[in-house]
Amino acid sequence: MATNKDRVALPPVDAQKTNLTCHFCIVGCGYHVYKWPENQEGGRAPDENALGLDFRKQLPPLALIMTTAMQNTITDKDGQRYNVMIVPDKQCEVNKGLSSTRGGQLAKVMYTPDGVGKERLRSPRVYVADQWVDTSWDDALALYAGVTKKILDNDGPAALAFDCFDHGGAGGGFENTWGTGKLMFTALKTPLVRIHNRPAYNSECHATREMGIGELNNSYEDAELADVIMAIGCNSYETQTNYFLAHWLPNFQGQTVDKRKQRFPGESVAPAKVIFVDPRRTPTISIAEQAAGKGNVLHLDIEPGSDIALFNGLLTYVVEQGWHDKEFISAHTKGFDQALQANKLSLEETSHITGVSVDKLKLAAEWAYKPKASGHRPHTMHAYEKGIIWGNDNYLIQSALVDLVLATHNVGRRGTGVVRMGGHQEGYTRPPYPGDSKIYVDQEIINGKGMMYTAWGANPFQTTLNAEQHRAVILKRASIVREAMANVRGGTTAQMVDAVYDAVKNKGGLFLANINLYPTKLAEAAHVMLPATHPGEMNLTSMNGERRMRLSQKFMDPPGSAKPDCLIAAAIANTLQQMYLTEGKQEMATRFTGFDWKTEEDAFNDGFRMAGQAGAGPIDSQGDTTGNLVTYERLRAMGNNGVQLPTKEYRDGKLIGTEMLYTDYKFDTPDGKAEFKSATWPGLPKPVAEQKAKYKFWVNNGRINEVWQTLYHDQYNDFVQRRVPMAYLEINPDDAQALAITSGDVVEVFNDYGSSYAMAYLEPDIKRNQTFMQFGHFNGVMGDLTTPWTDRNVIPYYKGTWANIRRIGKVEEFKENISFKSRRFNA
Ligand SMILES: Nc1nc2c(c(=O)[nH]1)N[C@H]1C(S)=C(S)[C@@H](COP(=O)(O)OP(=O)(O)OC[C@H]3O[C@@H](n4cnc5c(=O)[nH]c(N)nc54)[C@H](O)[C@@H]3O)O[C@H]1N2
Ligand SMILES: Nc1nc2c(c(=O)[nH]1)N[C@H]1C(S)=C(S)[C@@H](COP(=O)(O)OP(=O)(O)OC[C@H]3O[C@@H](n4cnc5c(=O)[nH]c(N)nc54)[C@H](O)[C@@H]3O)O[C@H]1N2
Ligand SMILES: [Mo]
Repeated sequence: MATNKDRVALPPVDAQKTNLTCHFCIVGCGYHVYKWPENQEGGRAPDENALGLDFRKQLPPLALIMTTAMQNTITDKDGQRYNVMIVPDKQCEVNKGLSSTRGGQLAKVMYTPDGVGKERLRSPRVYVADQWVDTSWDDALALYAGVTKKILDNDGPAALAFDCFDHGGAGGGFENTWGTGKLMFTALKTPLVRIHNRPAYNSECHATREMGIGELNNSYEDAELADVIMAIGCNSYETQTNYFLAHWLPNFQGQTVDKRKQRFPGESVAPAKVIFVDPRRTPTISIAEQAAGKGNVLHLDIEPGSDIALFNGLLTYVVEQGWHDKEFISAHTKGFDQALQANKLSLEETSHITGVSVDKLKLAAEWAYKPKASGHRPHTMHAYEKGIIWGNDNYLIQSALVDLVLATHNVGRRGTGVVRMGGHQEGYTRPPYPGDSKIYVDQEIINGKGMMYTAWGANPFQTTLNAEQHRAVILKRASIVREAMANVRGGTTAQMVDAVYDAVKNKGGLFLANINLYPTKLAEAAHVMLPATHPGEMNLTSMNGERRMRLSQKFMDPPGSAKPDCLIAAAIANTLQQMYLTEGKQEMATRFTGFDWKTEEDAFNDGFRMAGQAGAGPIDSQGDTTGNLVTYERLRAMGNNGVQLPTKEYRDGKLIGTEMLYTDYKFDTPDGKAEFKSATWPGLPKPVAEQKAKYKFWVNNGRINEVWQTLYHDQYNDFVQRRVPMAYLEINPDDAQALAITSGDVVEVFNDYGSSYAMAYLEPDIKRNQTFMQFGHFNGVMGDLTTPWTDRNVIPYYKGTWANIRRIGKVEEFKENISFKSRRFNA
């Protein structure tokens, strides 16, 4: 019998083969899933296995990436056991056969009773007296919908808070954003909604959109075509791994020179140069140096939060040199002169604010914007992510950056683009948000507002800003409800609903529901939990960072009675509809119609295809008014290469998409002209500056390669758990010495907003008085230290806080078992 412990069983020729887009990061690598009965096995000859490879002899290098983590043995509802193998697709344009350390474990994280998924929610649960108990969907929905209805009837929708995903990939997808959106916005009509990663219902990209430029405007191929890539606040080797490895590195190494010569006849072409804008020397920088040669890599190691000054200084200098594109500016943009005036900053001032020398600033400007030897304007691609999205004033940074990009015409030409590198995949389609201003939901909850809170595919306990206070208030308010519920012994659901309502209405309580794959830290506060499915257990569509939409096919049953999120939303709506019909409230019942979906495909057809067409306001993805061309069947036929939205047409059995936006210079403004925006350097926000004045260390924070987000799978994955049992904190060895800290010590990190523990990790590449802490860990929540400050659109500055550090002690196990080798791959 096949075992997946010490060897990998090969799929037989007739194994079922389906497509799966990796559901972790934005890049969305293509994978094939093979599934076959456990007691069968393919042979080693090429015609005896589904991979078609000859395993009788040594395979050529990289013929196939295959590890034991790519295989698992699962059980379907019919009780049959199957082997599954999930391997990267070599024909996929996105990853070209590569797999990341996260995607390489897609098989391992699929549900088995004793594997990574062993703690998955398998049925709804309610908190009774002092314990979690399993219950039926009918029972859990009666409670959830009962409380919802009572609040809705007596207090209106604005007391119903949600924290919900809005993206693609796991905990997302067009089906599920539509299902949840239709429930929250059309049926319940609540404005008290925040998005899973920020405290209000808003965009990560207000400025660039207002300027007429959607944030995903090029293709991954443009990174292969660029002369220069400016990478701003993104650590792409660790966070968008295969985009970096399959599309950036080949250009650094000169492998795309011929292709570029063909595309751009007459232009001088050399291997691409790269400019990093990041206060920290990242692993990505050291890898880029090795691939491109140090002479082709420039690191602008700015002072934290000084990006606006940097872009303003570059803009001022570029215009002084006459390197801006005057024709483009006058034909296709507006507001240039005004912005130039407002953003004006000399190189000396810029150097003073950013800490980067004038020489380095000049060199960056020459690389990125000075006409090439052939006289042509360089193709400079500007890529950015959380270093500026969660930076010092999201709105102004994006304004300053896009001003520089527009002035130098680095949009709408192949090899350019000003683009998010991205977080999750995208999958936005929702009815319009019913509020007219942005509500800072976390503060509302902290201030005792809201009566019911549904965390839907989100975990604010580990990820929000000012997290300690937020958690403390929720735990307290939730405990009031728990106590009230415990006192209803032997009562009916109606009596339970009354008790909950009394606690939230009269005693300051908060009723909390957690709709998730796992219990998570939220189980400490919640009252009801509903089990959801993730890709592989349902059909799901998403688009990646180049707007490439794919269908991830269901290949196995979910655990227990877990349901796709869209069908959970439907079940909630249908329960409420029934309750209103029973009461004869026809008008209210009507609000909850339109959820008669049997499958996730029904939700897709209702949302992406129909509503998408009507232009349902996209928040995090560009709208596709030709959504109706896309069907599951057509997407299935397009395989792992899918179609790049917007879809232009369906011809000869193929969906035809769009590689680059704005090649016609018709920008997304009413008159089609891109709009410059003033962005005067503002300094640090007050609460942040105060922490900086009081505390010694900048607590920079973010992601690391082998961990996905809040470790919802990873905390049960021995491979990850062994490496990062606690959030680690990189610190300069000299700073560490002064505090008597060595690698593996546990330290306290604290400031005016909170305190957290972390595991010290000495790293010479980290500057003095700076640190880098892993975000989102359940064991050491970095967000406890973040200030509540947000920009005008309620976007947080997660990356900006200061704290002091003190040594607590050592954990023997960390010292003995964890490697503290530098993660920088320095040559
Ligand atoms: N300090 C600091 N804080 C930050 C950031 C930072 O850089 N620094 N970054 C911010 C960013 S960009 C992000 S994205 C957030 C992350 O914050 P979250 O989005 O809250 O974190 P995730 O771990 O992605 O949460 C996903 C949750 O959904 C569950 N889940 C997964 N798949 C499914 C599904 O299909 N259905 C359902 N119902 N549940 C599912 C998981 O178990 C998990 O609990 O953190 C933000 N907070
Ligand atoms: N391995 C892995 N990959 C992931 C994820 C994951 O959890 N694990 N999560 C995904 C998600 S949801 C997201 S949003 C993306 C995030 O992807 P990234 O944005 O690439 O990752 P981060 O680590 O959040 O932050 C990026 C960089 O911002 C820098 N930074 C901090 N302050 C400043 C500043 O003031 N200015 C500038 N210019 N830079 C600054 C930090 O030093 C850090 O190197 O990653 C995605 N990919
Ligand atoms: Mo994110």
